Amino acid sequence: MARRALITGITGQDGSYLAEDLLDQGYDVWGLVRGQANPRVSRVRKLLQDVQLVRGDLLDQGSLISAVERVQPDEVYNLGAISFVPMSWEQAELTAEVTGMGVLRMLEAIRVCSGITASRSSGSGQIRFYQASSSEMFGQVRETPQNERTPFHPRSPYGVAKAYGHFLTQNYRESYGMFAVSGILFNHESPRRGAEFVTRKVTLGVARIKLGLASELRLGNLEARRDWGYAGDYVKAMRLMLHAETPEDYVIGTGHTQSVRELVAAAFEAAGLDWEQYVVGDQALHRPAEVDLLCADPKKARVQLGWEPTVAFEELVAMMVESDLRLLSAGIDLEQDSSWP
Ligand code: NAP
Ligand code: F7E
Repeated sequence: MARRALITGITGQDGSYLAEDLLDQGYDVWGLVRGQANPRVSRVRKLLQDVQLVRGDLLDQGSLISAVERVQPDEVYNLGAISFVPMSWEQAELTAEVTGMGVLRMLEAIRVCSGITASRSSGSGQIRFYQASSSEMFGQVRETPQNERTPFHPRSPYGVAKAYGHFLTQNYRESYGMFAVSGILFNHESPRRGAEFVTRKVTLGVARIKLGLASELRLGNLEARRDWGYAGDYVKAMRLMLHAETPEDYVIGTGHTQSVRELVAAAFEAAGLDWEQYVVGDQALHRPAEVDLLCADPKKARVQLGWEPTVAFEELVAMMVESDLRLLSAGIDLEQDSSWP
C-alpha cells in the first residue's frame, strides 16, 4: 500500500515542491489547509487533482487531531508557519502561537491519535514527524560554518519560536520515543518563493525594470550574508530524514555564502542591467536586529543521507529572473498565478 503523508503548509513554497516530490515517489499526499476562503489557489491549483485536502489550523488543537484521525498518515511534515521574519516583530504573539505552539499542537495530535503516553512509548507502526526548523535559530552566530552542534542565539521572534519548536521536537523524541526530527534548513528559494522575501523581491524588481514597469528597487541591508539554495533540492532532504534508520536532526544548506549586494548584482546582470543605477537604500527596510552571516556545514546530511544540493547560486538567480520575466511579459496577475511557473 502507498505510504500516506500529511503536509501542513502545503500552499507555501516548500509545501508545493514537497507534495510534487512525494507524489513522484508514489505517496498518497494530503495537505492541511486553513480558513474560509483558502486554500490560496496559486500554488496548489495544479496539484488539486492529485492531492487530497483536509481542513485544519495550527492554532486549533481539535482540528489537528481530527485531521490526523481522518488521514491516518505514516508521515507528517510540519511546514506551516508564519515564516516572514519582519512580520514576527509586528505580530510576535501570533508568530509564537503558529510557528512555535503550532509544533506542540501537531505533536500532541500525533501523540494522542497514536495512544502514546509517558509509560507507553511509540511502537513500530509509529507516525514519523518532520519539523521545519530554520537557520534563523543560529541568529548571532557563534561559529562559521554552522552545524548541528552550533549553539542557538535567535535574533527575531520568528527565530525564538522556531527554537521552541526545535527543542520540543527533540523532547518528544526523547520523552516518548517518537520518530520526530528537525531539518535545520538554510534559506532556499525558487520561482515559487513569496514576493516578500529578498530573492524574489529582487528578481521581480529586475523583471519590472527590464520591462519598463518600474524605475527603481528599494532595499534594506545589502551587507547581510545568506546561504541560498534551491527549494526543489531541499524538500528531498526532508523525505530522506524521515526514511533514515534513526531519528536525527540535520543541517541543510550549500556551504556557500553571498551578500544581498552580490544577489542584487547577479540578478541585474542576468537581465543585462547595472544594479547601481536602480537600487535605492531604504532605512525603513532594515530590521530591529539583523542576522549578519549564515553559512551551512551540511556534511552530516551528505555523509548520512547522501543529500547534496544540485543548483548553484548563479543558476538559481538566473532561473528566478527568467521566470519572472516570462510571467510579467505574459501579463500574468501575480496574485492569481505567479507562483506556478
Ligand atoms: P511559506 O511559503 O511562507 O508557507 C507557509 C505556509 O504556512 C503556508 O502554506 C501557510 O498557509 C501556512 N500557514 C500559515 N499559518 C498557518 C496556520 N495558522 N495553520 C496552518 N498553516 C498555516 O513558507 P516556506 O518558505 O514554504 O517554508 C516552509 C517552512 O519551512 C516554514 O515553516 C518556514 O518557517 C520554514 N523554513 C523556510 C525556509 C526557507 O528559506 N524557505 C528556511 C528554513 C525554514 P496559507 O496559504 O493558508 O497562508
Ligand atoms: O531576508 C535582507 C534582510 O526576508 C534575507 C525565511 O524563509 O530564511 C528566510 O528568512 C536578508 C535579510 O529571508 C531586504 O535584512 C535587505 O538579512 O529573504 P529574507 P530571511 O529573513 O533570511 C530563513 C532561513 C527562514 O527560516 C525564514 O522563514 O535580506 N534584506 N533588503 C531584505 N529582506 C527583505 N525581505 N526585503 C528587503 O527589502
